Amino acid sequence: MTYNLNVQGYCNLLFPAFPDSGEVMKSEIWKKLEVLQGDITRLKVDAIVNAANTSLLGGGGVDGAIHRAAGPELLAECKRIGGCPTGEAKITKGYHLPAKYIIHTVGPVYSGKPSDSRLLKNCYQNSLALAGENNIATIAFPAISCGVYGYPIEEASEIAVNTSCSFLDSNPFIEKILFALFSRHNYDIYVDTIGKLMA
Ligand code: AR6
Repeated sequence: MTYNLNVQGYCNLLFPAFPDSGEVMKSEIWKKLEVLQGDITRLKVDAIVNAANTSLLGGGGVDGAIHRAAGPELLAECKRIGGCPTGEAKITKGYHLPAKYIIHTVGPVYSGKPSDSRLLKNCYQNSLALAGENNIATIAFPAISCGVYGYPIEEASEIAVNTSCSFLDSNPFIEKILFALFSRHNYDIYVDTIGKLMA
C-alpha cells in the first residue's frame, strides 16, 4: 500500500460536522488528521515515527518492521546516535523506506502511574517538534506504547489525538498527521476517540 495524500480519511469524512464559520480554526485542524489501517513502513510520507526502545538498536513490533524495511544502514546510524531517553525523539534517514525520515521515540512501559500519560504526551510533542525542525509536512504515527509496552489503546489514542491537535493549533507547517494502526481493533478505537473528541 502506498499512501496517497488525496485519499479521503475518516476525519475528512467527518469534516462537515463543522459547517459554522466560527469553527474554521478547529475544522482546519481536524482536516489535517487521518486514521488508516495498515503497515506504517509502506507509507510514502515525509516521516514515519518508530515506537523504539531506549537503546535505539531495534526490537520487535513496529520497531522490528521498520528496521527490516529500512535496511542495515538504519542500525548503523542508530548506533551512532547512542540511545534515546523515554519521551524524547531522535531523527534518522529513512533509507529503503518510502518515507524520507524516521523519527524514533520511546514510549513509556505502562505502569498505571500519572507519569505514563506525561511521557506518552512528550513522545508526540517531541516527535512533532523534530518534524518542524526538519521541514517535515506529512508524518505518520503508530500507536506508541500500545504493543508490548501495554498502554491501553483507548487512553493512548486520546493522548495521541489531543497532543497532535494542540500542536497543529500553533504549528501550521504540518500538513498531515496520519495515525497508522496495524489492527482493525485499534483503528476502530481511534475512529471512536476522534468522534468523541470532535463532538
Ligand atoms: N505498522 C503499524 N503499526 C504496527 C506495525 C506496523 N508495521 N507493527 C506493529 N504495529 P510495539 P511499544 C503496532 O510493541 O508498545 C519493540 O520491541 C502494534 O500492533 O511495536 O511502544 C521496541 O524495540 C501496536 O499497536 O511498540 C520496544 O522494545 C503498536 O504498533 C517495544 O517494542 C506498538 O506496538 C516498544 O513497545
